[in-house]
Order: sequence, then C-alpha cells, then structure tokens
Amino acid sequence: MFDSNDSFRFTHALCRKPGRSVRRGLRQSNSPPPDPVVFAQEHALYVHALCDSGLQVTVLDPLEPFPDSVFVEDPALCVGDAAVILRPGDQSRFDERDAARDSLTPCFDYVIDLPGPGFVDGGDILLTGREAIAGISERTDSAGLNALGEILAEVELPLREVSTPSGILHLKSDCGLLDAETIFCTKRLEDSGIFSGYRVVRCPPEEQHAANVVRINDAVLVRADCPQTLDLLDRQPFSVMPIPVGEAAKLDGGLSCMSLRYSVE
Ligand code: CIR
Repeated sequence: MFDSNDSFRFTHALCRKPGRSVRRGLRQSNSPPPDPVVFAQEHALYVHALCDSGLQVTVLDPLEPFPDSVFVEDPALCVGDAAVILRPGDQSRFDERDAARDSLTPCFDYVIDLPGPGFVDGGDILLTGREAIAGISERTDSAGLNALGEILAEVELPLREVSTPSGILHLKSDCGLLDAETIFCTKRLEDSGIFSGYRVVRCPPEEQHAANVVRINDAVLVRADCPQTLDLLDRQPFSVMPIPVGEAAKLDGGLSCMSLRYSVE
C-alpha cells in the first residue's frame, strides 16, 4: 500500500547517462541543441546530488538509439514496491519502455506493463502524499490515465485526472512536490485550481522554469540558475541543493525527469 511518505522519502534512484545522440533530442524551441559533453558533466553533478541526498544510485549506460532516454522518468512510474512501465506519448520515445522494463525488473517485486491503447508520460504524473495528480497533455491521454488509475487502485492510490494547461510540455514542467501536502508551482498552474486543498508555494514569476523542483528526503534539488527560487526555498525546513541543468533545459527537461526515485525496504 502507498504511504504518504513514499512521495518524497526514497532509498534508491535509477538514472541513465546522456549519449552523443542527445543532440537530436526532441525540443520545442529553435534553441541550439545541447552539447553532449557539457550535458554529461551536468548529469554527473545531478547524480552526485542524488547520492548526497542519501540515495543509492544506479547509473545506466547511454542508449544511443533513443536521444531522449536520459529522461528516465517518462517511460516508467515507481509506486511503493511496484514499477509501472508506461506508454510514452511521442513515437520516438515509445520503445524506451523496453529498456525501462529491463532495468527495473531486478529492483521491484512487481513490474506491470500499462495496457494500451492509451499513452502516459511519467512527467505528467505528480505523486503527492494522498493521490496521483495526472495531467492530460500532448503526451498523455484519458485512455492511458484510465488504465493507470486501475493499476494504482491496487495500491490504494487514487488517480485524479487534470488538464495540463496548453503550452506546458508535462504537468511537472510547472510544479514539484515540497512535502506530502505542499506543492511548488507556477502561477498559471496554481490558477488552474488543480491544487486546491494543498498548501501551495508559488514560484517567482521571473523564474517559471524553476518550478520543477525535486524533494528527496531532507533536501530539495533546485535549478542553479534561479537565485530567487533558491532564496525562497532556503527558508523552508530542508536543505536546498542548486543543480545546473542548462543542457537538459535545451530539450525541455528539468530535474525530476532525469531520475526514477524509489524505496527498497
Ligand atoms: C521530450 O520532449 O520528451 C524530452 N526532450 C524532454 C522530456 C522531459 N521530461 C520530463 O519533463 N518529464
């Protein structure tokens, strides 16, 4: 059964190094592609921070045929002692699910394939202390969320379907969990009303790209290039770890998407 602490207390994480092909990753803007060497350096700092926050981290080798495979959060969802293998909504990423299944099978008691025909990206699922908030987006549809809801019901975790406002790639591009009942998010996401009933800390308007924070045990990972956010979260009861993610950001990636966090009893 899902416990509210499972939303931010973890013992392990799984990451995958970016490959040379990361240059060809999906991106919404015409910004220059990421530099694979700098991306690898930033990724190493990210892994280091996960270790510093108390996690035992498995770092998988690059998967060159899949330019976006560094973003391991999208093809799988870890909930308690189960891993759900999702159905990524962009065709170029769909078969990342096979690699996700291979790497998660040794780590989990239960590995469950999300049945088709729908699609779900992990970036659209925010696990709080009491539910999975699941955003319909360009990558995630109702059929996928209905199937996921049935799986999560087995661990007594309700799934609540919401709309990711248009222009936002994934629900979690604009939010992150600070504790089981507190969400950090942009004004546009707060204004959509989906977090009513939660405590909300609003991201500084000049730093909307900082919203995707990741709480891990007694630390929170925050983008290093967002001074107002670092300052704001420094006043909360956890330590703040600034992490450079400039290259991931060129592919619309952030902090949560580069790891799958889970707990082993
Ligand atoms: C993509 O478009 O799928 C990747 N370039 C970025 C994925 C980022 N994932 C996430 O925020 N969960």
